[in-house]
Amino acid sequence: MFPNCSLGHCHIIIAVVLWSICVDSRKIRGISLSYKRFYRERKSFLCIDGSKMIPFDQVNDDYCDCVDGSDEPGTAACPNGRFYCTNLGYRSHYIPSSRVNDGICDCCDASDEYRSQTPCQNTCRNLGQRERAEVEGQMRVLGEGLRLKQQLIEEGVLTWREKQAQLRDLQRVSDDLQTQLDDLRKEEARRKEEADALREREIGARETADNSPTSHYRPESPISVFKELDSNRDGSITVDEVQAKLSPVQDEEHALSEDEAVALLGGVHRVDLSRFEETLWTSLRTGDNVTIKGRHGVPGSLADEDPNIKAAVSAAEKAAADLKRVEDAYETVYMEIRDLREKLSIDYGSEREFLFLHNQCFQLKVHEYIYELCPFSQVTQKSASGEVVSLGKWGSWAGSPENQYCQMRYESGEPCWQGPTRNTMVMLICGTETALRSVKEPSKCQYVMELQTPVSCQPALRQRGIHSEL
Ligand code: MAN
Repeated sequence: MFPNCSLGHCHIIIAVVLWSICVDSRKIRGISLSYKRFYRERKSFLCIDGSKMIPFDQVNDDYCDCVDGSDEPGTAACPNGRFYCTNLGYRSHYIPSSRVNDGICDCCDASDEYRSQTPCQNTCRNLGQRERAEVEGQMRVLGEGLRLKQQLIEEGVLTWREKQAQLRDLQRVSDDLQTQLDDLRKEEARRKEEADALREREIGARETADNSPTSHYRPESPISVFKELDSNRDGSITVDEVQAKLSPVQDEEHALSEDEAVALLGGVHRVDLSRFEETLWTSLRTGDNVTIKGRHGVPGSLADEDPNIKAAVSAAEKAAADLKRVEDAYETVYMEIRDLREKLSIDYGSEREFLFLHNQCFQLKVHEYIYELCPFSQVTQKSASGEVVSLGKWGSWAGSPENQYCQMRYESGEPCWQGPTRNTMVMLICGTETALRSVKEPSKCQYVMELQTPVSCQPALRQRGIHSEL
């Protein structure tokens, strides 16, 4: 209860109250709530660094007494002082106290210009509302992003299982083909041996017969033709021997040119028996272009004459064809396994959330270039002329140890003219869609891209957002 008082007394009381409000507000200007305890009104004030004690009315008196500037939080008197903008409704922050009453509105609550000619408006409410709307928008994106991320993780788990099952199946097929290959290789060798043995035996018999004076031996096998053409018996047929022994079918008088002879030998100057069978022998067998001088007709094969040899050769050919078929199948499966293993060996994130990006590509046109990012594979730059330049191949995750999955490094792209090899850093940012959002080249041939995707949304961001909102 107020005591009764005369009008004179009342004036005095009102003046004291106003003075104390004035003094108090002068003293506490520019400090935060947590610092208020240092400025509790007493007779004297201890500089916060403890270096000096001054009378309390020297606080915020526009004269700097403390080395740490703590006696002048609300004026520009101390060069190292700092002024606290309370900014109710928005974000509080410090400004250098040199900006107090400098004619520029720094605090949104206008508290830094309390004695200036500049009419600062309190814009904290509007700023706060705008920021809260932005944060709410971000929170909505984050919420939706996290929902989509969960779906992508679940899809990733299924894809991963499918790929593992596919790998197991391929492995089984590969093992089976390997067993078949072992059998077929033996079979092919056995059949070939059989056919060769029959052929050799027949050739031997013919050569014996040929030595008899009554023989009308015609060299029909590749070996005997080879021996006939190999005049110097050195185990190979040369260009000279071809020119000496062969002539064009159309004009037997005409000698073969060196180029023609080389062509008949498959592009070389000398062939052994096996190369002979693959090259010149084939030409002689068809008899279309070239023939042995003085001989009419084409050399036949032993198989054409002997049904046993014919059967053995065709069995050997079939075995070779079967082997080739299985070898091709094995090669295909082997490559599929290798590709799949390579794909499965990539780090797709702690929950394999980035797996869905594999085999996808994203494009963005920036100025005259079309940039393309194919995650876990490569980055390219296509110019208006259609030239495609590699900006790097998949290297590794490159984020900080706390969140390594927020950056990707693509390296060893095409070398830059008078510069480094092209490299690209891809920054992953949270969004509801997966898309390439920006491409920059901050320094020559070093590119930075932003890839937006729900899988980069982090629940931690949500908590931070909510906290900043509060
Ligand atoms: C091309 C592009 C550019 C790059 C220059 C460097 O024009 O790849 O991005 O800066 O080469 O010479």
